[in-house]
Amino acid sequence: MPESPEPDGLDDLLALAVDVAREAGELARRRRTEGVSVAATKSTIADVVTEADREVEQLIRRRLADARPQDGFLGEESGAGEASGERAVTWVVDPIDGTVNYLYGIPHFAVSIAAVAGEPDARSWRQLVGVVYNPMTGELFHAVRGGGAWLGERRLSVSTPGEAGALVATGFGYDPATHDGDFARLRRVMPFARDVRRAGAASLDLAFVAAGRLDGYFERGLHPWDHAAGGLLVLEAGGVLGGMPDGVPGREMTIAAGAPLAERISAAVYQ
Ligand code: LIP
Repeated sequence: MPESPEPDGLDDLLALAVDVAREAGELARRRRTEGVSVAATKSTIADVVTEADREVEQLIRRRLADARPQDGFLGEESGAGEASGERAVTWVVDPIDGTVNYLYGIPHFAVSIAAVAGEPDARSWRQLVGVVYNPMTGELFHAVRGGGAWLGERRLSVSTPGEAGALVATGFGYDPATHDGDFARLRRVMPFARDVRRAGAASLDLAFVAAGRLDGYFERGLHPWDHAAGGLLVLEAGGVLGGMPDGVPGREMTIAAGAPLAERISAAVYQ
């Protein structure tokens, strides 16, 4: 597939993503203080969507469409819309990543917004800009393709595990039938880990790998909106992304770390 031409200025795309993420994060934070209600369950009874997830995604989708009507959209709660036009991008959005944390009042969730060139599919997309914003801490992680990964003014770079082993994060999907496999994979990673973290939001796990707060992360069962923005942060912070199928982040596996650790995690989880 011919590479689509570089869309409009990446800095303009980033400015729009940051602006919309802040507004969306503010709405999510406000709804949190007003009280959160479950609107429905999805794949399993544990996989909930709140009224706020839907409202925040509607705000994001409307703001992006007003600013760039030709662009495509792929959102966790409202699905996909095609891009039209040569210089269009597709926005890949998780309005509240870490919904269960959000429901329980754990201040560890984020608005995740990425712009990609091409189809919103990790096997072929080109990640252009990524923003991961936790409105409870005020931390806004951002990256532009070729422009590095940042937390505010601080440029980020992935870490190298120390002698004690790697600090790794992981997660468990909403389907209990998959948990035995998840624990078996974790058991094979623990021999080279100093400890494990399960914080509950893939986008922030990836941002923390980019920031060197975690040495590595792996999880089965992610959707494109869980890793589109966070994945670019890791790449722009000098890390690598891996996974399945086809060696890229996908439903079967997502891996993020500095190259040597990513290789060790891949070897352990694919046995
Ligand atoms: C969540 C991910 C998390 C994973 C959860 C869920 P959501 O996304 O961020 O890493 O373990 O199962 O997929 O549903 O909060 O947007």
